[in-house]
Amino acid sequence: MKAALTIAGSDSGGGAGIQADLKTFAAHGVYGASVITAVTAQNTVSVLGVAEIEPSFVELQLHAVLEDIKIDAIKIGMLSSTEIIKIVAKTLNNYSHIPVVLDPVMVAKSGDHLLKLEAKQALINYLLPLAAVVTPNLHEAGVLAGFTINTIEDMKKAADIIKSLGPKNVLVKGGHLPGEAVDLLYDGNEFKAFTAQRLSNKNTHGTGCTYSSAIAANLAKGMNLTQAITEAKQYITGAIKNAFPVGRGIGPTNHFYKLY
Ligand code: PXL
Repeated sequence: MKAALTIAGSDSGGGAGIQADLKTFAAHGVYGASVITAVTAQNTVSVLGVAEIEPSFVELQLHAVLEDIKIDAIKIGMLSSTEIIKIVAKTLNNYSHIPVVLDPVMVAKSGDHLLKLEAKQALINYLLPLAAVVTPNLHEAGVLAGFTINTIEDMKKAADIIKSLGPKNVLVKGGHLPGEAVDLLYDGNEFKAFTAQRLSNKNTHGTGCTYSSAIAANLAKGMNLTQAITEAKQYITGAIKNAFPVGRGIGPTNHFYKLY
């Protein structure tokens, strides 16, 4: 069995973060390991608090996993601080053969910050260059590119700017634009569009985590990036479509909709 590692935050509500990532790996038949960067006290309504893990303990978790288990792909989610970003980048520089899917998590659906504002520059300087693919939503792409995105043309312009910051590929997710949900992949040469119907389901907590983890799981299984994204997009669309109510707020997607 192939194995994937998630480096991310814990969502006590179980719909996003580490919990979503491990469920997604499992749903893909990929063994999941985890390095926790922060623990959130969170439910479907809001984030009540965030406790960061000591950077040296993040490093110890990374060491524990990577020196023992053969990891085929890495997904990175919530990193919280500059110090944690630096430690993760330093360690992953020694494992540059493993493809990294970087989800540049900044704020939760509830609007709470999951990356300190001052850590944005560290994310750009240290982690973007390590990514096989970075998967910003419109807000994150706007922050990374430095302007507000309103159209498909804006998405392309942002992808071009973000590509120049060092990742091998950029996947700008257009789910928050009106019309069909179109994501654009840019490799520095050409754009590829991945399109799905717009869904009206409100239960979308953890969508970004789940999508990027599905891409990582598919890369772990040996798919090329285009195939990995194509299948991950189908998976996340199905997981949103088949979501069931959990909690009083924005519920999670259904990670196991193909199994039961
Ligand atoms: O979807 C972004 C995200 C990432 N990581 C954690 C989260 C969330 C959103 O709520 O809670 C831990």
